[in-house]
Amino acid sequence: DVSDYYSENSKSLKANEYTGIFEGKNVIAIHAESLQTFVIGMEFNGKEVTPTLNKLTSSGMYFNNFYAQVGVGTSSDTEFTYATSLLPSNNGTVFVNYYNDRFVTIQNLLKNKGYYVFSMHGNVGDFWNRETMHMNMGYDKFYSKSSFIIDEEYGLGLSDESFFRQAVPMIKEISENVSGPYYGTLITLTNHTPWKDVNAYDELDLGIDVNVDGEEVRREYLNNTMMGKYLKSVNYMDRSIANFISDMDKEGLLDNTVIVIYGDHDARIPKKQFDYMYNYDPITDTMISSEDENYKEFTNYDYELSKIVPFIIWSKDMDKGTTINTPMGMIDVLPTLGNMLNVYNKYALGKDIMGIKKEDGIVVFKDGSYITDKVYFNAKTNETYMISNGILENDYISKRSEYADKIIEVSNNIIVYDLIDKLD
Ligand code: GP9
Ligand code: MN
Repeated sequence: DVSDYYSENSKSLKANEYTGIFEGKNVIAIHAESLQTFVIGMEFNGKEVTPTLNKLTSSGMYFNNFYAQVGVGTSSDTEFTYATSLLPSNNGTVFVNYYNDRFVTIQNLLKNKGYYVFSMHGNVGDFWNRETMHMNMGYDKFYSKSSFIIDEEYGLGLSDESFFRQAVPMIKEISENVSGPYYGTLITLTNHTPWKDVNAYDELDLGIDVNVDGEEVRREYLNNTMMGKYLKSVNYMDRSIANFISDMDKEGLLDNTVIVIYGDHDARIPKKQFDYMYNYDPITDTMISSEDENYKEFTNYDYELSKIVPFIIWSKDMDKGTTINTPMGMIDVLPTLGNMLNVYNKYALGKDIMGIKKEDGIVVFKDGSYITDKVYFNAKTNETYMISNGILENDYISKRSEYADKIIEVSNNIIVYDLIDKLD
């Protein structure tokens, strides 16, 4: 059972060169709605889609093999997995169904160290039952839609630009009123599907001007596609983050603060949209055929693997970037970032990524599928897809499948039977 799991797997705390590097610093964690990694470094007509994130990923700590581990609770499951280092529940959504349980969270661990812990979001407070669950998680205050002036609305609520603009004086006030450091989660909103208001903030041309038989023609390419809307919206979020960082800096709020940014889950853009983006031929205004030597194959596995999201840890004083390519999931955040802040959760099922070898990284998904540096294992079809060349040991898959099933079961039991309270 669960208590046996913890006694058999009790991880002795191992310090490494990252232990405590951010101890006592403020943290602002930006929960970036539907931000996927494939946009990082992309350019159209000489313009970067994510100029700000490109800078942050190349100067800060960039985890480029990072996955969300969500169930039906999407955004809220990411908040939960990040905070607790447990996987989401198999029965219902933790935020909605198990908001009374006790969990050890990064929020209450930091609170115990004297941090003031808050969250901000431009949607109504009861969405995903956040109003209740954020208090349970240990936040001192949740600034939801009613705490902001609603002067611009896109999609589900307050626009990201306005949200971030208003957040800065609020953070300033917090910084002046608290005696210790603070930890804040800022949950973005505008990049939520289906990006229907995109024309109001679009600054990215995804069309192509091409010369066909001596004539200049205009191809709209991605401009009116779902993928295009997404890219334009991501570009907008990137601008909003740039403004936020610069406003924070003007107020002197970056000097002792670490910025964390994570994509909360993939944007659910259909595979066909990727095929089109990668294989469009502007000359013929059609898709390249799969027989063509320039055809870029995008398989079902490529599609699964493209659900990767960025995880960035950045502070103003960082200049030479570090890229960490160990496979990791949202449940590894608390052990990894926690080590840097010097907090520890003995119930964490994730790992401190700075303390393991690349081959020991594993991302377990809700359905028992997983990703390592060598394979993507699909638990539904029982298929193993090789990510890197080489031969697998005989028990490579069976061992990891067993591990995946185990941590899914342990998480689920903790959630459904409220076990932390009983184990502690
Ligand atoms: C809503 C936002 C979106 O407030 O966090 O939730 P999602 O649909 O991504 O789970
Ligand atoms: Mn979300």
